[in-house]
Parts: sequence; C-alpha cells; structure tokens
Amino acid sequence: MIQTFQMDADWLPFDPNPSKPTYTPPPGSVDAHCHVFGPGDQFPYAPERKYTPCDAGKDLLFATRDFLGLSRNVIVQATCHGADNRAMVDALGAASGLARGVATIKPDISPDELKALDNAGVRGVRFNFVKRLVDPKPDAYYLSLVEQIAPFGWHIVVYFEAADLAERWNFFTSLPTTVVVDHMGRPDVTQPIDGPEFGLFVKLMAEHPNIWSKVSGPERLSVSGPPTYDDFVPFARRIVESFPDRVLWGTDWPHPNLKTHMPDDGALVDLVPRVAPTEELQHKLLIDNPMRLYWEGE
Ligand code: 0GY
Repeated sequence: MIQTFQMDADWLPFDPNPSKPTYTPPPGSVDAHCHVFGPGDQFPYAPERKYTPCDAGKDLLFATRDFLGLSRNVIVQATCHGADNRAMVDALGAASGLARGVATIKPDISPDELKALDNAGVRGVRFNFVKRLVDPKPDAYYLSLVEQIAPFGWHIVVYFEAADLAERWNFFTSLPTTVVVDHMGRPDVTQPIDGPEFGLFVKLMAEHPNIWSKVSGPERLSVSGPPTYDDFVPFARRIVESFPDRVLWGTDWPHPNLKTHMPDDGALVDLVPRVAPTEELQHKLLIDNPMRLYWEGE
C-alpha cells in the first residue's frame, strides 16, 4: 500500500524560485550540506520522525544545484528518514558520481549493508545530538558505530547545540576519525564573537586538528535575518580564516524546520565571498576541502 504524508502545518516549504546568485562559484564547487525528503510515497518518512516535511526529491536537488552554479552535492541523511537511507542512496545513484552521502545507521547494521552504502557513495555517518530532532542515546551506542565504520575510513558528522558542547567535549574529542561539525555548533550570534560560547568552539577546532566545521546555516542562526544575515557573517568568517583547510559550505536545501522565513538560496550563495573573502579561501571552502573529504583518490 502506498503511504501518503501530510506536511506539518507549521512547516515552510523550500523557495521554488530562488534568485540567481550575483557571486559565481568557481567551477566544481560543492554544496556539502543538503538533504532529500522522499518523495514520501516512494520513500516513506520514518515512524520515529519528529517532523513531516514537504517532499523535496533528487531531481529538484540537482536542478537547484545547477541553477545556483554549483557542481556537486553531499547529501546528509535527514532525521525525517531515520536510519532508512534509501532516498539518499537513490539520489546518489542518480547523480553520475557528482554526489556523496552521509548516512544515519544503527548498531544492528551488517557489514554487508555498510559495504553497500560505501559502494553507493556514502563517506560518513551523522551523529545527531539535537534533542528536538532525535531521542538521546547512550555514548555506547555511538561508540559501537565508530567501531563498525572504521574499516571503511568514514568520517563522523556531529550536530549539536552550542549549549551542549561543554558536556559533550570529552566524547567529541575522543572520536578517532575526522569529525565535521554541522553549522559551527549552532552559536548564538547575538553573543560576542570573542565571548565564552563561541570561544569554546574555536578552542575545540584549534586544539583538535581532526575537527572540521560547516560554515552553514545563516537562515537558522541569524537574528538580523535575510537577505544579508549580517550577524552570522563574522562568525563564519572567523572559522574560515582561522581554519581554512577544515571548513565546508552548504546550502542546507531544502531547509528543514524553518518556521519564520524560508531563505532565497541565491542569497545564501552570495554570502560565500563575505565569509571567505579571498579567491584562495573560496577555492578551499568550495572545492579543495570537500573534494579531499568526499572524493579522495578520484
Ligand atoms: C539541518 C538542520 C536541521 C534538521 C536536520 O536532519 C534533520 O532533520 O538536520 C534542524 O532542524 O536544525 O542541518 O538540516
């Protein structure tokens, strides 16, 4: 039986008509944080999900990539699909090698299933600690996954709120792989950039050369808001300039869980030269770093 899904009433769907960015990304640029949602009648949303999104499948993702002047995608498994990675894997299979994936897995996954994900283009696993998105799990759960992915050389993507960094510090810094933090660990950008909260995140990256950050999420973090997201820019720029070889950028299309405004993806691309103000920094952010992490050896 085909299941149909009703988008949550307070959910904003993605902007179907983004503007053309003024900034032209260098050829080969990677959108290293985006998702696919369903479509739900083909790839049902997970029973344990905390939200039901609008459908936003692979064809729209690839059309948006092309329209924005980007070349490749890293598709991050969204929590609405739980540990059922089929929609993401289907998108990888349709991308002609131009997409890689970050999966959500559970400890009962078999080595053969992991191998199949690896063959499909998965290069990392996501540990999500944001309580409104996933139910908490003990560290042992994650440590089991760390062991299971070791033979594949995958990295770990972590998503957490700034307030939880101190509590999770020992866990994050004990991880033996490259660790990529989503959205700079969600700083409160109304706090001083040199204050204790963002200072702790900068310290995390400064002391641990295996920790990377995505300078993404202006539409989530900014209080000053669109289209220029002025309060977000100095935080992202600080991370890019301090750690130019360990930063990734992404649109976060189709922008899950936004309740007040839906960004114009063209305006998000136009932030790149503000957070990475030289051509060299832009090249690292958009091409060198994601290619090294996701397309190494190709
Ligand atoms: C993001 C952010 C969010 C959601 C998810 O997988 C997800 O559901 O990541 C969020 O609600 O902050 O990066 O996509």
